[in-house]
Amino acid sequence: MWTLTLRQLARPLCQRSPVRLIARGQHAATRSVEDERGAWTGQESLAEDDPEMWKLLQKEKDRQCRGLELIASENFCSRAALEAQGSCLNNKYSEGYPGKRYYGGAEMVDQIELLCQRRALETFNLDPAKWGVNVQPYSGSPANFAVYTAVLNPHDRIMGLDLPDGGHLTHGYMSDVKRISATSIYFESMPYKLNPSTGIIDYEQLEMTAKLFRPRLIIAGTSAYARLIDYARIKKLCTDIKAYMLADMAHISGLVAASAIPSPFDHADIVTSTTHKSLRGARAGLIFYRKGVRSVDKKGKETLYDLEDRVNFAVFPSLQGGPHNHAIAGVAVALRQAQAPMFKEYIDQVLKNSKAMATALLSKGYTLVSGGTDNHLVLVDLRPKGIDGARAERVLELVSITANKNTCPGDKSALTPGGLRLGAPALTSRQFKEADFVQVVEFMDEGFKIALDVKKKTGKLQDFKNFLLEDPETVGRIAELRQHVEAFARPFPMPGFHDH
Ligand code: DSN
Repeated sequence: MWTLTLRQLARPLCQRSPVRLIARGQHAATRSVEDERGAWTGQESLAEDDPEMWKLLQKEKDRQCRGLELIASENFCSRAALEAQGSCLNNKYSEGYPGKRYYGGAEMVDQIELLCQRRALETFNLDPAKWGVNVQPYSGSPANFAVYTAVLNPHDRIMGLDLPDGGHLTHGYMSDVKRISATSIYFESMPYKLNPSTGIIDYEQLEMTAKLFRPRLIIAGTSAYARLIDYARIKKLCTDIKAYMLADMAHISGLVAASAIPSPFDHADIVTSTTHKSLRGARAGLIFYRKGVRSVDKKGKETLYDLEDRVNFAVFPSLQGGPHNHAIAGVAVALRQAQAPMFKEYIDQVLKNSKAMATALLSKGYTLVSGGTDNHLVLVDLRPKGIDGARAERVLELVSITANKNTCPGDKSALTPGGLRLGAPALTSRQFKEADFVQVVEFMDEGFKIALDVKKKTGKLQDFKNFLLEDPETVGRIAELRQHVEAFARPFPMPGFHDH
């Protein structure tokens, strides 16, 4: 027996309430909703349609609310951006670019993509006569590979900061024995490094090596580096050796949007970014490319940039298929938010919180790579304390603090590296202030003490992990600390969710 009212029957099917379409007395989860013709409507909520998945999402939501999120690349994006991302735009294919699509029905997605492009340029104060942007990359790694595809030939040379020194996989990473990233498989990669005694990029070594190696592209970008990049110095080097300069600002794009740190746009030829880290948007990637005059020779002859067509062709059709229009819409929503004064306040607080976290760690005797921070993250070197990042990460995970192990200069193993990377963007989105970060460091310090005590009693990493779950005293210490952490974290507001 159906409970459709006459009024509902008069409305088109797509406007009818799904709840009213459910047969009385029938468990919603076990029966697909059908309309009066017996056709599938797809109108059930996730909870009704797939309770198994819904429960997992509820648990993940709860994990995010009761824990302390310190992964430097994560953030909590707004409900508005999540709504755009989980929208009807998921349904639309639109290979090509606005006004030049391979599919019909693209009128709205054309407008959405153009809006996203306009907002991307506005957010970073870019003159559309000098910069263009492609908003279709699925994320940061595809964006970087599209740039390589656009400006390099196979086996051309690239230089990026080495992964163990804080660079990203896609900056050409290869280990001593294997080419790991496709960016080292298809291109010849020479890393540059940190100065091990300062923890700062070794620009002199970069300059010396680049003049010998003669790369066609140098990447100025980091994934685990707490200091600012000297873009002007890298640009001078690129000009000297006639290389392209790519700035990968994925981690710091929110800081750049808020003009809180020097901008890579002042120097780079191409800038890539993800959109979900400090920028706090839906998950995707962006490629900004210069337009206009690239160089002028001694006789005054101008050479123009030809990046626009190259970049666009590399993204589609060379590498990607249909753009993720739902993600593009979610990014556009976040870019509008990033232009508001409130976003600048948010980023100022991220920087204050990051510094407060660094100061609190230093005051407890911890060692920081580079001695401090100028941005949203802190890299703790736990080796002087006798523990490593893998053990620390596991204990913190058990007490509802999420961070990630990270290599420090000189590390031999990526599985048990000496460092832990800690970021401030996510908790700052939950309204954490400096004093709250001092408390977060207190909790971490307790966790590190547990890690050290257990390390003394155990052998290999798996032994250590088993002991954490099996030794009654340790289990008790972990449970107590987790209780304190969760009681502290839960009351803070959570963007994006309206029902936590
Ligand atoms: N996974 C990101 C990070 O943590 O830095 C980069 O891709």
